[in-house]
Amino acid sequence: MDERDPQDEAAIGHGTEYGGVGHPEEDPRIHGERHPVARMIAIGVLAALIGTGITLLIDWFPEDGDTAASRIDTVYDVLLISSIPIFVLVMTVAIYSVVRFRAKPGDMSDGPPIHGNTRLEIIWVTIPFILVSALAIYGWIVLDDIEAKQPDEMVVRVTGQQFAWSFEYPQQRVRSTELVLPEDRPVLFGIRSRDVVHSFWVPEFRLKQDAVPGLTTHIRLTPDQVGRYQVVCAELCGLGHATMRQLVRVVPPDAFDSWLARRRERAAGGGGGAGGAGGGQAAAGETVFTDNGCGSCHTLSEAGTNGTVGPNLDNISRPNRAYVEESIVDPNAEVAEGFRRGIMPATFEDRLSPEELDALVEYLLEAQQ
Ligand code: HEC
Ligand SMILES: [Cu+2]
Repeated sequence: MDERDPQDEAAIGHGTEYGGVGHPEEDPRIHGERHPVARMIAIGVLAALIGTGITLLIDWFPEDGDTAASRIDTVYDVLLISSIPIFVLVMTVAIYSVVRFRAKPGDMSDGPPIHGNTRLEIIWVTIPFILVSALAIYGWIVLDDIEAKQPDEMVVRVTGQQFAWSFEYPQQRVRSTELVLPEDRPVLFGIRSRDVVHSFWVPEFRLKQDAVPGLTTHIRLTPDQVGRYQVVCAELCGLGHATMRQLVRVVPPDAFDSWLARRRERAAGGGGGAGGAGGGQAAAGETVFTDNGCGSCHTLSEAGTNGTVGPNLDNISRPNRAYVEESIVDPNAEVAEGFRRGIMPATFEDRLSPEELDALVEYLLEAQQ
């Protein structure tokens, strides 16, 4: 008996409290808490602070590879700091209102008539207008600065094609499938495409530019960190799109000069690099193979490539001249076992000269293992 009393009291006490809160006359829209709007905004501001804090703590950006990177990252930070609080505040107010001012079950009455609020409307049009205009002007100033012409620019012509990039250094008369850049030298890229729209992008350089058939587009940048990066295609361009990435090396200026010298030697002599009986023909074949991006889909030990989209060309299914030639100019005529048609581009017939095709077929046949 003695033990029961406090329990009963608690039950009664709890019952009264519960009844008090849940009583229909206590509808907040009639009697109201003191400041539901103030409370809502307080929660919103708190959530916005937490949201912005989390955003700034996350390390969003890749390494800095050029002089534009830190300025572009600052633009992003400013954008995040100015948009996250507004987004979080608006979402908090919306969610709070949905939960707090929900109609009671069975309440079929109309809400109170509201005719708008001119002051509020002016505020919520003016603030975003000022904010968006200021951000646009700031972004424009930074972009204009980054795109300014620099003294002593080195020109690099970039060509995108399904599914490889190739690079030409017209001032140095060198061509390459690897993008090698000297540290601290401004570069002007002229970007073109041989087939569909691609997009030239090295995340560490931040800048991105479309390669559009029939146009030459440009980017300027100055790499300032020695390192190895990747150029990736950032525009879905076909089945091999995901394989369209190649090595970018930023090297000290003297290493760049010796790389240029080696490239020129190789292009001129041929015998120097490849060696062996194949001589000039094999070296030419290898150049055609690498310049046309065959290696992004095919493994070929001789050329040091390890693509896996297409068959391994170390062991071609029928290693005879006619079949190999047909496989290249008309890839869908006979599809290699275990692979799908329509993946290998059917454009090589137009792209390769008869001499290049000959050299390529010869090279592949000699590379058989
Ligand atoms: C986008 C990927 C891709 C690219 C780029 C590509 N190929 Fe292919 N290749 C394939 C696929 C997939 C097959 C198998 C299907 C077929 O036969 O069409 C194939 C088949 C072949 C075959 C037949 C192999 C066999 O064992 O029967 C040869 C030879 C070949 N490719 C050579 C080349 C050459 C040379 C290049 C560059 C000029 C090249 N490919 C570029 C994807 C590619
Ligand atoms: Cu592409």
